[in-house]
Amino acid sequence: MAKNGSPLTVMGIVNVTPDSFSDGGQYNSVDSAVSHAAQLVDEGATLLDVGGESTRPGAEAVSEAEELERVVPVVEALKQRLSVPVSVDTSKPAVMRESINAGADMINDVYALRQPGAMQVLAESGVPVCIMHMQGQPRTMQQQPSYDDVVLDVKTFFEQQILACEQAGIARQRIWLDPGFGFGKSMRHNYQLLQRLQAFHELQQPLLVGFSRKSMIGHVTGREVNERLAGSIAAATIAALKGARIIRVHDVKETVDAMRVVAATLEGDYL
Ligand code: 7PJ
Repeated sequence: MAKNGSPLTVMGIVNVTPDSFSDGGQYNSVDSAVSHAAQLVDEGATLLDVGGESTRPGAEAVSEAEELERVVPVVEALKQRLSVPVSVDTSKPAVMRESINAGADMINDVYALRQPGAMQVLAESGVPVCIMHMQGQPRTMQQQPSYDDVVLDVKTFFEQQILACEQAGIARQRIWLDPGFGFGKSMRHNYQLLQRLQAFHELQQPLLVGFSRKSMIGHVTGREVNERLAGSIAAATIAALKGARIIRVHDVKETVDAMRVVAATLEGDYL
């Protein structure tokens, strides 16, 4: 158990972008996504995050039809075959609506429900939503990130967005927050956010964080993307000690071990 009495959750990333599969065929995509997801659950993931659009720096947008086609069959299959909750990483209202209809338990939006219609879809549903902070848009967000004080600026954004959500009919209790590491942030911004992560507790919403294999890990370690596990776990451990509740990762097995050590430490009386 973490300090506040809630368990630490490791959220396993399930990508359903065609380049993650050899032939890109629909049947194989669904099948591969489900077997990958099943493995993540075996390794200890208690929440899955399905994403059909890459939001990495420089990535191009995907059409609504394409994203629906990638994501919805995977959500359906995961709900049929696995028993963990399924989150969908999307910014498009139609994808949110269809995913929720297909059984998605949560929406994870890197645009924080800023696309027209997104708040309404969430308001009409009962599912939780993670609103992430991003400055700019994925294609150009790393060109010139700029803040007065990154922590205070992100916090102000959250306050405004929580208010807008409440006005749209989304209860506060359904909202998770994510400062959005790597999304329109310099290295300095990322590490200031991690250093002062506890500042977000004042908002009293659960915190979700993602560092997995990101360039903020690559920059300080000098490692390529597939060699960033140790650095990613260090960041996840620091965030968990500072009160983050959900850790979004590719490498579930190793992160679960690390989070068990964090949880035992926070409890302090592990038997
Ligand atoms: C994040 C995300 C993150 C949330 C991605 C990647 C890029 N959603 N989706 N937080 N990152 N909530 O995994 O490197 O940090 S996609």
